[in-house]
Amino acid sequence: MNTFNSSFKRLLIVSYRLPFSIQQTSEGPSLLQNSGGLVSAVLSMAEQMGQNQGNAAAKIHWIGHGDSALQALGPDALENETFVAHPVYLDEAVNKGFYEGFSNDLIWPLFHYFPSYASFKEHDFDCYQQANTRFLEELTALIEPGDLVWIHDFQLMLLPDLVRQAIPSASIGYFFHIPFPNYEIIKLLPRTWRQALIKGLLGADVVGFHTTDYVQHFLQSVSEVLTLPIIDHRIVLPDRSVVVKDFPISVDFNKFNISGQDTEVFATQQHYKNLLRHNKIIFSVDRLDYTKGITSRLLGYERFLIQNPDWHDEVTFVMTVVPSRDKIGQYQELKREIEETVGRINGLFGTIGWRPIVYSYRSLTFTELMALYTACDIALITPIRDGMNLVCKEFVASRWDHKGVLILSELAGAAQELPDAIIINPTDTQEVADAIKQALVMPLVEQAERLVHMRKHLQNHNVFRWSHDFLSAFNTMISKPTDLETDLPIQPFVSTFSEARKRLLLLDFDGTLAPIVNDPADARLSESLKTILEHLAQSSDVVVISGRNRSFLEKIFTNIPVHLVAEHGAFLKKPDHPWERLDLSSDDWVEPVRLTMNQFVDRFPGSFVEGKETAIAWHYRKVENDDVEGHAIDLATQLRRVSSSTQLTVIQGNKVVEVKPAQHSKGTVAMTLVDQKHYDFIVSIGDDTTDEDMFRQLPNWAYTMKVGPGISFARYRLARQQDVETLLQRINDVLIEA
Ligand code: GDG
Repeated sequence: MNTFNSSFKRLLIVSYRLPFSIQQTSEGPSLLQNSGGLVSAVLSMAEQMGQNQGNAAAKIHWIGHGDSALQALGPDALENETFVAHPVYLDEAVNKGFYEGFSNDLIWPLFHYFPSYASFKEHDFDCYQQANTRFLEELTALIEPGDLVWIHDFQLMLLPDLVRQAIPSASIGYFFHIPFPNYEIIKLLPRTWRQALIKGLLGADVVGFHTTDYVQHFLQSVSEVLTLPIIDHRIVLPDRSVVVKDFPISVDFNKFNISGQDTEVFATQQHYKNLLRHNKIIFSVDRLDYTKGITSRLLGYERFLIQNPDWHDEVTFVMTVVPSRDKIGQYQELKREIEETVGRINGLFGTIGWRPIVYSYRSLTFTELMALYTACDIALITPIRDGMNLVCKEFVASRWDHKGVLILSELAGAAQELPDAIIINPTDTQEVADAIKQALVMPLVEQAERLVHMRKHLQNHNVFRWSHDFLSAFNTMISKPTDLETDLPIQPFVSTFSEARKRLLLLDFDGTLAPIVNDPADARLSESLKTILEHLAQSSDVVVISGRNRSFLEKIFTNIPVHLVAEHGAFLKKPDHPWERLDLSSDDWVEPVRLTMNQFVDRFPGSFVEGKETAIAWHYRKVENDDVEGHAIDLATQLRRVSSSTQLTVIQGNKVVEVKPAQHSKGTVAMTLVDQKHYDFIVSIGDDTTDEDMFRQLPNWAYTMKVGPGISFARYRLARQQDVETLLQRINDVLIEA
């Protein structure tokens, strides 16, 4: 039963391939949809969205590369009861660079951890950009308000952002079908390419991967490439957020379960069993590809045969390799290597009546595939790397008889969901050999136990759940720009605040109470925040704790009864009291530091040195030089070297390098205040490195909150500066209501 209500009107699917073939009928050519998992998932998704099949306005639109043969067909042939196909015609040379080049010869090997197979060609990247733009053209001609665009896979990584730029309000989903590798691999891509690819994906509202590992890897790349705040499953951009989550793809469990019992499948299965003289059957099927671990698998089987002569003539390995890309040298070489290994093993162990490996290089019909899934005793699935791997899930779903053993590589995404398989490392031939032996002698009761667990999981996590969960993320996880973006549990926080009797609020200024602006002198508090602070300060100790100098803070907070802490804790001013100097160190270190900083002012126009009473800072916010961050690190390192013998701290802040006496910090002054009263509520909010001293030193029950991206000692995070005001507004509202 469908319980899902979606606000989308139409579904527009975009993938490199169109899942259709053209069927010749007496009335002319017509569109025939293939029966892949994605098509079933999409159909069920359309149903969840309430699209009426057969209703012309609500058909599912599928945009994908079309070969030139389609061009001759009229529009009627590109439409059936449910789907409308929109072929994207690409110039042949562009398609070659885009698909064969950038997609298959670079992204595919690199993202499957085969960097030595990757070919980095600028021309291919140009084609990749051009092709993604062609897909955009097709989409923009089609898209209407209320549509959901769902883009698939690594060939179209630039498309989400292209669509976002063209139609800012579009609803865009993206699913990545292959592994997303860790940043060390992503870093192998030229800087501009990796930036474009990551930024491209962030055009989507929801980006889905198969596993939590891939999600973590992607988030790691996002933080390396773009430094954006990440809250739970969301990457927060200034005007919207991107949900990044694992949605493990699956199979149509019922289809495989029922087909396993089909009479034709049964007949074919019996035929195979007879042909193989009722030997135990090991089965594998893969597309010809170096990621599939076919040669290692053969070597594992060979080792098993060497170590277990008693099994000779009792077992047959039926290995099907589905033709793919075999016009390409690398794949021809792989095919040759596989065939040579098969020949060698059959030659070594085979007898007149027994062929240890029955190898075929062809694709199977669905009936043949089902017959082998259900006839075999072992499914041997050993990719070196695989985004998910559906074959293992299909095998499990087919085994309605609860017989058979799955041996599965730990490097397939599916291994994370199927711990009841015998999990092996595919390159460890001994482990593979042992697993084969273990599987062959596994009692039927254990086979059934393992299969029942796995089948239950797949029954609950089928392909329809996959598409349903993906679609649900649009409704439940995306936040509006006005939402408070935080991982702080708001309700408990607000009630602890309202029930407390002595409250302390420690608030940084730049980047926390006020947005960062190009010229530090222009930083201002919003009028609304002024009112909130005035009100909060009547019943709580509100402390603005900043690196700014005294006069600046006094000017900004005139007539607001807050405590002011200037120069990172060097000065403190309580409301209606004069300033106290907390820093008592000498200043003989200032001149040498100033000289070093001045050299950087000369080198980086737009930067300047700010001399404070107890500190000195080099500001470089206005410098337009991509490498300035690296030079700021150099300056900080130099200054640390100079200041190592003196009691100084060098701070690398947000576009500033600052030197101050080590004796005081925001942490020391915060603790001085904490020790003066018995506070039962403390909140400390800041965005900068210097705020970390507070976060580290405050008692662990205090609410410490980091604003923006980056690692922190704080317990919680507020994504953007504007969220600070929203949060203070929430607690202020409680006081007003009370
Ligand atoms: C990508 C990712 C991820 C295979 N041989 C025959 C045949 N097949 C069918 C299987 C299965 C599919 O092809 C292969 O499954 P994969 O999981 O490898 O899917 P791909 O689309 O190739 O790969 C992969 C997947 O996307 C889904 O996100 O799992 O990691 O690389 O359905 O049954 N079907 C028939 N004859 C064959 O010979 N009839």
